[in-house]
Amino acid sequence: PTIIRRSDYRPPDWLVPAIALDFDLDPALTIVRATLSVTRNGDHDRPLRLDGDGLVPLEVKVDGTALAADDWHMEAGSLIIALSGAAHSIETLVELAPESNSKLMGLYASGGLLCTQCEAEGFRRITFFPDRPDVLSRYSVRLTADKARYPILLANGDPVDQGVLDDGRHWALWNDPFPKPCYLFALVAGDLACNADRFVTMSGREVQLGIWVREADLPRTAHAMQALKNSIAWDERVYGREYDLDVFNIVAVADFNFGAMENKGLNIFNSRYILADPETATDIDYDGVEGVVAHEYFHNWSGNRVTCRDWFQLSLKEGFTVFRDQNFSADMGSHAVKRIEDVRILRAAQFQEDSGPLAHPIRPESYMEISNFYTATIYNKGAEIIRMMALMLGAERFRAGSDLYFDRHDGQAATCEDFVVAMEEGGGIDLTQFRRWYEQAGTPHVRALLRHDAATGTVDLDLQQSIPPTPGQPDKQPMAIPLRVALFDPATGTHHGDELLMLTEAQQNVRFEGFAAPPILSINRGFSAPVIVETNRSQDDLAFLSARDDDPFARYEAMQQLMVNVLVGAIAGQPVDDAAVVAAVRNTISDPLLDPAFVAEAIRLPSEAYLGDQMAVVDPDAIHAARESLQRRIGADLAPLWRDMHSRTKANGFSLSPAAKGARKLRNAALHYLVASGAEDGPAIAFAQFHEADNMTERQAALATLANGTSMERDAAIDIFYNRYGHDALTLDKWFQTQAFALHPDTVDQVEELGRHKAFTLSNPNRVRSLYGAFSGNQWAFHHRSGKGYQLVADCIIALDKRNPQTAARLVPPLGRWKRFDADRAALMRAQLSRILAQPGLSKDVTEQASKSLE
Ligand code: HT7
Ligand code: ZN
Repeated sequence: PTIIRRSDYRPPDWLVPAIALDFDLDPALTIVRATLSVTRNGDHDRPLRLDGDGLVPLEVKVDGTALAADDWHMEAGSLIIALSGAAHSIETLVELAPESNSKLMGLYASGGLLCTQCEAEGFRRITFFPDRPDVLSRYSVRLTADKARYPILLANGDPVDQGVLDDGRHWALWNDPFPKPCYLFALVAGDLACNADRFVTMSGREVQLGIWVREADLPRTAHAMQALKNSIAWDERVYGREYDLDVFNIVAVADFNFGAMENKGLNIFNSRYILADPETATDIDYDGVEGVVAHEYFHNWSGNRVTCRDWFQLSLKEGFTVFRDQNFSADMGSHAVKRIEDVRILRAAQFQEDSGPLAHPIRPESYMEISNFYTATIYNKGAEIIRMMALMLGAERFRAGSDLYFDRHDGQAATCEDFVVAMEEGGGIDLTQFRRWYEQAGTPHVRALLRHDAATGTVDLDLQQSIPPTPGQPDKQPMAIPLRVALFDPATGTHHGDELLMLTEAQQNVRFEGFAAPPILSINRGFSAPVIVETNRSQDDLAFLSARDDDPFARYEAMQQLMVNVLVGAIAGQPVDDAAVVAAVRNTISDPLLDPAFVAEAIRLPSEAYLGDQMAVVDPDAIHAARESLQRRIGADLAPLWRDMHSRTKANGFSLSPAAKGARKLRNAALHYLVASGAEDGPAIAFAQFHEADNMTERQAALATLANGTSMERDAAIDIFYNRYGHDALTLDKWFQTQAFALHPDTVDQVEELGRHKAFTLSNPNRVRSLYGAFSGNQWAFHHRSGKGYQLVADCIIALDKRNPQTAARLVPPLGRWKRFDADRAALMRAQLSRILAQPGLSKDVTEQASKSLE
């Protein structure tokens, strides 16, 4: 397969200022007529190239005249037409079969709906077009379909007209006045009900809001609607950005390759990020709905009004938009807890990516298949890079930079460099060295050693940075790393101020004066930079910070590091002082001033995968054993406190208030430790919570706790859950996911069985992810020494690749981490990657991921 390189970018030969699309919709046979106004871009004589994927041109007309067969030709699926003038009208006709489209890219059928997904390169599966984000067009779209089966017809922009035909069909005309790239095109046809609302924008314009779902799902859309209204208001308040069309529609679909899609004026969502009610959605699901609704809405400016020049600039819209949605969610809830959650996700997904064979910079240099680059690096590390700029600039200057960026590039296809230049000019900062964050892959390691000289009262902070080699980048240049630090006086428990240090050299020394006694270092406060920090702080220092640091992230981090040190010691077979951890946990849960949601985060043990990241060679069994043992110890030593906390946090009725959510989080943590303690009545208490809960947050947590054990209650709860929720796809996903995540010795066999379950299907990406995606994130089970876990996931990839290569390719990365494991496991993982690569007709998506993973 061809490699696409960033350095090969050339402006388009032809532009398409306007396009009219006429769809005659039917699941078995849809007819698409496209009329493109094309203009020659520059002085050249190159032909017009219209991308196509699986399309057969049934008619090709230029300026109204049908072309003879030798006036056009096909090249690798694309339509090539030689043109003589500066501007022409091109008409093409193609037929599609949406019901046979199992890739879920282009026009496809899902649960009785017809819908589209065009990002990144799906539009070429709908009609012939220059499918690249720097070709911006005004769209006029006419949809015709059977009125009984598809009473609702939606497309981008504003509705213009509609009518009924004699033959039982009807039509609708939509017009989008904003020029957009074709990846933002969308249509939906179906029998949908609407949660309708309105929003008056800051300039006083009224916008009709609609969330479209199956009639039965309407009661589950209130949270999404509130999130949408909050998002629109937030973007006005924080970025001064107003919504621009008369309508904003969202449609929920069951089969979707990703979370959602920001199509102009017509967002299409995976239903898991729209539907929520207490019976079926956890608090995490509610937060997911709020965050993804906001993310897609924010794309209207960071992505749609200002789009990407080419796909190498993907982080321009995705990193910035994640940064925006993270800040929105923080403003809607707790800044401290949101930061902790975001860092946990970054470490789990992005740090792993950055240290493996698929590591790439946030602005990659090349790709084979762009769908493989919708990664945690582009999204989450991309957001961290923007966050660092915002930190260095401060709120006001960052806003000046973003204003300049939006105003200067409105209606354009921009680059990451354009964004950085706008920050430099608008914010007044030199980002020359900082640009390396766009170029270099890999997570920087920072060593921070504190030296105190009692005689002079000086403190030296010796900082060193190094960035490990990554594929294609053996040597790295020092990065510009903003580190927020504070030095605590252990006697008073206070510090003299939080400072922002810029680490720009490979080695750097910072001196502080006036310290009679050695202070304690609090560093990377607020996780100011996406780096791994190593310090010479003692367990006592960490215990101190876990109790006294006034930066909530640093406080959480101190607690985590305290636990990591104990666990890593235990895994290495060293004698360890786990009493320090127990004391820190006791101290945290007894502090009445702390937010319960923060407490629940702080007392959570580091995940098995995170512990694996701390080791030279991951030993899944030793990690599991050490973590279980510490959990048991914390559970048993503090058992009365857990019991008390569990009953104290029981609510009288469901509420979504931050206090109620915090209480549920703490209650679930208490249950978890109580059961981990080995208390005889633990499973019964968990089962009672499972049974009595009036919300999914508590019910699923109880199920998960039981699923980790071997009690009789375990099987009963699993059966009851299935019988109660088997009819509801999203909740059934939880049933699969909870079992696949279970820290249970038989998980690998159970996953095998679940893969054969009648409710399992490869045709729904959520279902696949809830079983195999969850399983491959369960380190202990997936890395079962038999290699059976690897085989199960490889079997799934091979079978899924035939119908949905994008989703199949997303399952490959866990198999590529073989260098981190012992020789036996590495050989077993490599064998599965080789087996995958040997499959005839393997997709470009899986080929790229599997071949890079073997290197
Ligand atoms: N911008 C959207 C990306 C997306 C996508 C990418 C590849 C394949 C399918 C997809 N569906 C949506 C989502 C977002 O980041 O907002
Ligand atoms: Zn996005």
